[in-house]
Amino acid sequence: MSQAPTDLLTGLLTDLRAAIGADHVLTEPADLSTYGTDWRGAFRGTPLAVVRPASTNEVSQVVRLTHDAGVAIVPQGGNTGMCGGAVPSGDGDQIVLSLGRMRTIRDVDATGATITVDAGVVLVEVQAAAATAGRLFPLSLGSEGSCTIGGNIATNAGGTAVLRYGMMRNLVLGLEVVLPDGRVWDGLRSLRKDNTGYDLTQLFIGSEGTLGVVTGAVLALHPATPVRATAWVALPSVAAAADLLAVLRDRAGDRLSTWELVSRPARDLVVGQGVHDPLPSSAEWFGLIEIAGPAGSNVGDDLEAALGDGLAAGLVLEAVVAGSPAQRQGLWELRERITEAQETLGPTIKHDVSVPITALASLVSRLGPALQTALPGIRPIIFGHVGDGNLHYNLSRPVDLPGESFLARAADLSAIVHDCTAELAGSISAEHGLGSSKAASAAAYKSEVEVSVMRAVKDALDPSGLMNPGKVLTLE
Ligand code: FAD
Ligand code: 2HG
Ligand code: ZN
Repeated sequence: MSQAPTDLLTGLLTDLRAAIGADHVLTEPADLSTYGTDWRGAFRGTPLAVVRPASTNEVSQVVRLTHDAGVAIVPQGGNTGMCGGAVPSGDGDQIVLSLGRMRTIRDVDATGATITVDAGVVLVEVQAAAATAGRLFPLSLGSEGSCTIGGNIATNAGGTAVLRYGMMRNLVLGLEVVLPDGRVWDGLRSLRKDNTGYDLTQLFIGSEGTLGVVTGAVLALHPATPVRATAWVALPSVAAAADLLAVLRDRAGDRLSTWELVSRPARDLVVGQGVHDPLPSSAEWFGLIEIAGPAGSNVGDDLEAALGDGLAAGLVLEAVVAGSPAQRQGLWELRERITEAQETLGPTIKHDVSVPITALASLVSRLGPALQTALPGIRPIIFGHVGDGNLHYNLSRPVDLPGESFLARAADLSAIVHDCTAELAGSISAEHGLGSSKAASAAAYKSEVEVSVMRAVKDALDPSGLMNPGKVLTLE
C-alpha cells in the first residue's frame, strides 16, 4: 500500500521528472509492483517511485535530490538477486533506482585486456563483446541473460568458473560510483597495480548498494578458451567429489574451469522436466567437469587422463564426455536448470553456504539427519560449486505440507544449516550476499568487532542511512 505523498515527496517527484524526464519516473501501480518484487516473488516491497536515469550525471542528480529530501534509494540491476537486496521496503517510502537504461559498452581494449561498461549492461552482453574482441570475460551465472554488471559487482557474484578466475572482485579493475550524497567518484582506472592507499574499488564490490550506486566499471578480460572438454560423472560420495578436485588439478592445472556438484534429487528434478540424462545411474552424487584452453590445446587428453585416474582411485563411478557442442550444452543444462526446476516444488528455503573443501562431506552428512528430524519429509535439493567449497543447500517442503506452513519454519530450518556451517568454520553466504534476508543472521555469526567496523564504514559513507537501508546491516 502506497503512502499519500506529502508536499515534500510531490516536490521531489517533480524535481526528479525535471532531472531525468517524466517518462523515466514511474509511479503506476503495475510498474511499482514489477520493480518492487524479486524474480521469485519471494520478496515484495512497495516503491514510492521507480527512477530510470540514463547516465552517470542523471544518477548523480537523482541521488542528490533524494538525499536532500531524506528519501532512501534502492539500486536495482536485473533484479535476479537471491536475498531481497534490490527490493524496497513495504512502507512506500523508498525509491527504486533502476540501472536498466545504462547499457553502453564504453570501450573494449583487446591489447590491454580490459572492457569498460555502464553498470546496467547485462552480463551476457559483456561476454559477447569480449568474445568479439577475441577475449574472454569469464564470469558465468545461470542468470547471465538478465543480471547486470552493476549487480554482479554489488553482490560480488561467483558462479561456475570461480575456481579458475575468482569471483567478481577478481575481475574488476576500476569503478565509477555515485556516492550517497550525489558526488561522483571516478575510479575508472585500468591499472593492474595501484597501491595508493585504501582500495575503494574493493570496498564497493560486495557492498550490495549500501555504500553507493555503481554506474560504470573497468573489467579485466582473459585469453579466449575456445577448446573445451566437458564431462558428467557419477560419484560415490561428497568426499570423493572433494578428493577428485586434486586429481583434476593435477592433470589439468589452471585449465580446470568448472567442478560442480549435483545431488541425485536435483538431477532427478531436472530430468523429470525433460532434460536428457546421458548417465541414468543410481549414484547419489553427480558432477560436471569442464577443462578449457586456447586453440590447439589438448584439454580432451587432460580430461581423459583425469577421469582415468578418478576411476582407478574409486572417486568416479561412471563418466560421459560430451562429443559435440550440443552434447556439452545438454550436460550444462543438467546443472543450470536446477534453480528454475526447484521452484516447481513450491517455495524454496535457500542456503548458500561455504566451508573448507575438506569439510563438505561432514556438512552434508550432518545436515541430512538433522533436517529430517526437524521436519520429516523435507526435500533437500543440494548442488553447487564444489570446487569452491560452496553448496546451495536448498530446501523444498514435504509433499503434504502447504508452502506457507513450510515457510513458517524457515528460521529454525535455516538455523540448523547455518549453525552447522559455522561449526565447520564456514560462511552463511558464499556468493549471493546478505540482502535483507540474511543481514540479521550474518550479524549473529560475526564478531562484534567485525560488525562494528562494518557499521563504521557504512556511517562514514552514508551518514544519513539512505542508501539501501536494511540490507547487509540490519536497521538499528
Ligand atoms: P539485482 O538483483 O538487481 O541486485 C542485487 C544487489 O545489488 C541489490 O542489493 C542491489 O541493490 C545491488 N545493485 C544492483 N545494481 C547496483 C548498482 N549498479 N550499484 C549498486 N548496487 C547495485 N549468483 C551467484 O553469485 N552465482 C551464481 O551462480 C548465480 N546463479 C544464479 C542463477 C539464477 C537462475 C538466478 C536467478 C540467480 C543467480 N545468481 C547467482 C544470483 C544473481 O543473479 C546475482 O547475485 C547477480 O549478481 C545479481 O545481479 P542483478 O543485476 O540481477 O542484481
Ligand atoms: C547457482 O549456482 C546459483 O546455480 C543459484 O547460485 C543457486 O538457486 C540457487 O540457490
Ligand atoms: Zn551458485
